[in-house]
Amino acid sequence: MAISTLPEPPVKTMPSVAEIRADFPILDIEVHGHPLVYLDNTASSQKPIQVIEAMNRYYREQHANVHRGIHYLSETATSAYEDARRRIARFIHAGSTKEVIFTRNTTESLNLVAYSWGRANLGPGDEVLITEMEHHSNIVPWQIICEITGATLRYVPITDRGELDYEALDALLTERTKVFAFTAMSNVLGTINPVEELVAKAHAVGAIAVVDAAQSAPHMTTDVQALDADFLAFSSHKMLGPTGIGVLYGKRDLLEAMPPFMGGGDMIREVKMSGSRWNDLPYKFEAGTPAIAEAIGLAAAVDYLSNLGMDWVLQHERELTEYAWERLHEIEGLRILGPGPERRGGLLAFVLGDIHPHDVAAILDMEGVAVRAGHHCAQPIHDHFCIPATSRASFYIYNTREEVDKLVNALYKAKAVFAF
Ligand code: C6P
Repeated sequence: MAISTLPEPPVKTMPSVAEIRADFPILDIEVHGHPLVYLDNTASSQKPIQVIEAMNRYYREQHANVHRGIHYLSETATSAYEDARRRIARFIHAGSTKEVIFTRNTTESLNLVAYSWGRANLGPGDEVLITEMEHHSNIVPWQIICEITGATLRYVPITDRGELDYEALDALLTERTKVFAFTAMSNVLGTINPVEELVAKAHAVGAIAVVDAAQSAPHMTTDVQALDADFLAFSSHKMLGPTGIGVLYGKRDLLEAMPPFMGGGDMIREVKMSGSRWNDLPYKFEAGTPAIAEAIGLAAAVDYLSNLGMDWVLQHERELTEYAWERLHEIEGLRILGPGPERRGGLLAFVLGDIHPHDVAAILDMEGVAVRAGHHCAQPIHDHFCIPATSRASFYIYNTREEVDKLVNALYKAKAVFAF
């Protein structure tokens, strides 16, 4: 079935945040005697009952291996798996399901591009351009591939406001640049980058554009055709779906021309002792038994988000972020990294005086407030600001202003413990 002929997900009237919260069983738990305040959504979101039940139903009624059997259950599992691919293709507005490859996560998606496209297309004299605000998974694969191919890795610096230095970017993008890989939204600074503009800049010098959408796909509309991205990567677990599955979108002509990333079952058309021929897209890039239940869970997650509407998701988080920005600034000695709320997504990484971020997170945890502390797999950003770590609060569809107030109260407790 073509993507356009899929029935639209059932439309429901807009639920309140209280109704949304009722869909998430884990939000009812208590932590150290306090109701859970889950503010670690940038690391991984919680899951609604609709996702849990879709996966449960699959294991109870539909499980067999996909693309391999001609028996009833294998055909049922295959059709559920491929239906999931169609729903995810529609969510990101891909032109074809052939352009939607299931991987394990954003990290694997980016490695796939670096290894498969990079090994075939990069060599000495070529340049790969990334930015100082990347997550390690959009740095390390390029470091490795540049080492293997002899290409040179360059970085667009960030400003002290936590935004890309556009003057430097224009100077760094040259006809030597073969790839420009960048994040759509920083997981530390919160900065939302102008993806469409950056893709156009890459194309203007003949480079391909690789978009790390790990932090944008869960929180705002993703339209790969409007963005004109060559590759775009994201993870299910940050957008209400299960762990163990992610997506790589790639333009069909680029994917067709690329060699496989991994070899094994399902990715081949024919194997002889003398050599092998590859399967069609997207299977050429899906070696071995895939994460079937997880694909079905991710499809349920994108249906859930589509029912809310991604504009609503973004707006809800923006309101919470504006409120949190104001409330956190009331705390003397607290410094937030990155731009103002109008230019960022729903996360705030901060330092509180000279209290170590791990101590801050531990005290917040005793109050039931879950935040992440550390370098968040983005050490170059922390190096830029000459700090080893930050604490980070991050929001999603189920968070409330009252939870922001609890965060602020817990931060005052941390200050009191350290007496400053
Ligand atoms: N950031 C965080 O706490 P994986 O682990 O493959 O699902 O996602 C990797 C990744 C890639 N890019 C960005 C911008 C990311 O934020 C992440 C994951 C989490 O910030 C876990 S380190």
